[in-house]
Amino acid sequence: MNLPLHAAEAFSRRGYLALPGFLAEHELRQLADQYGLLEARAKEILRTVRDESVGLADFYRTHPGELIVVPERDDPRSVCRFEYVAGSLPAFRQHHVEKIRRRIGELLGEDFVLFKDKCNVKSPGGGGFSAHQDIAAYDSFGPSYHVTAALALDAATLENGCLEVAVNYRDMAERAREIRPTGFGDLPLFDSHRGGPRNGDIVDEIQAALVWQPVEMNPGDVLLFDSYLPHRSAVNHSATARRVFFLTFNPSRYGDRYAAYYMKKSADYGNPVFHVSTPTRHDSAGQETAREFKQ
Ligand SMILES: O=C(O)CCC(=O)C(=O)O
Repeated sequence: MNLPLHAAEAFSRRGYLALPGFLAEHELRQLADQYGLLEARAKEILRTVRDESVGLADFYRTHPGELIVVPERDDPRSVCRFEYVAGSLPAFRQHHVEKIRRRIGELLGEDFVLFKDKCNVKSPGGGGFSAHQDIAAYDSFGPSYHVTAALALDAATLENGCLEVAVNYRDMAERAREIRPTGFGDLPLFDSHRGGPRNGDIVDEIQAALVWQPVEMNPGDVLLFDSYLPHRSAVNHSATARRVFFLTFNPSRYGDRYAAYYMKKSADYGNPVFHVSTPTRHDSAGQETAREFKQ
C-alpha cells in the first residue's frame, strides 16, 4: 500500500504522524491475548525474584533471552514496563512488528528493522515519563535515527497519561546543543540531565520553551515519531491501566541490532542508559545530577 504523499511530508516536517485505526478489531483482540501472556510471565518473574531474594539485575545476568520486566520505582510489585516482546513472542513479531515495519518503510522510502520493543503498562497511579528525546537512550547503540510506533491497546487519555509531544521542536535549532545530520533531516539534540534522579530529562529552560500537545489515542491507533521528538506523559489518574506498546525501528542499513541491544540490557539491567526519563530505578538514581554537555 502507498501512503498519501502528505503523510510522508507531514512526518518529515513534524517528526510524528498519527495513524488512527491502524489495527482492525481482530488484530486488537490478538494483541490483547498476547498482552495477557506477556503480563502473566512478567508477574511470574517478579514473584520469582521476590521468592528467591535475588535482584532483577542478577536475575537477567543469568537469564539472557527472558522477557525483561521493569517495575515501578515506587512499587517493586507493580510492572512499569516489559521489553523484548518480539523476542519472547514470535507471533507478535510476525504480525504486529511486520505490519508496522512495512508501513514505516512505505512512509520513509527505506527499509527499517526492529531495534527494541516494550509495553508500558501505566497502572492506576503509575508514574509519568518526564520530557526527553529517545535518542539520549539509543545514541550509544549505533544508528543515529529511529522511528518508534506507539501502539495503543487501551485508550490513552488526558486522565490516564497519554503521550504529549513537542510540536515546535524543529523550530528550536538555535537552542539545541547539537544539530545531527541523520539522513532524514538535520535534527536538534537538546541539553539533558545525565545520571541522577532526572537522568535523560531535557533541561528545564528548553522544556519551558517547547509547545506541548497531548495525543489522545483509541485502542488500535498508532502514533509514529522519530527519536528526536521531545515527548513526555503524566501519571495515570484513572482507575484502569493505560497499556501502550512501543516498537522502535532503525534503518536496515545500520544492521539488525535487536539481539545485541537486549544482550547488553540483560547484562547491565541497572545502567541508566536503559532508564531515560522513566519512573523506574537505576544505578545512578542516587547520584548527583549532572547536566550533559551544558555550556
Ligand atoms: O508510556 C509513556 O507514556 C511514555 C513512554 C516513553 O516516553 C518512553 O518509554 O520513552
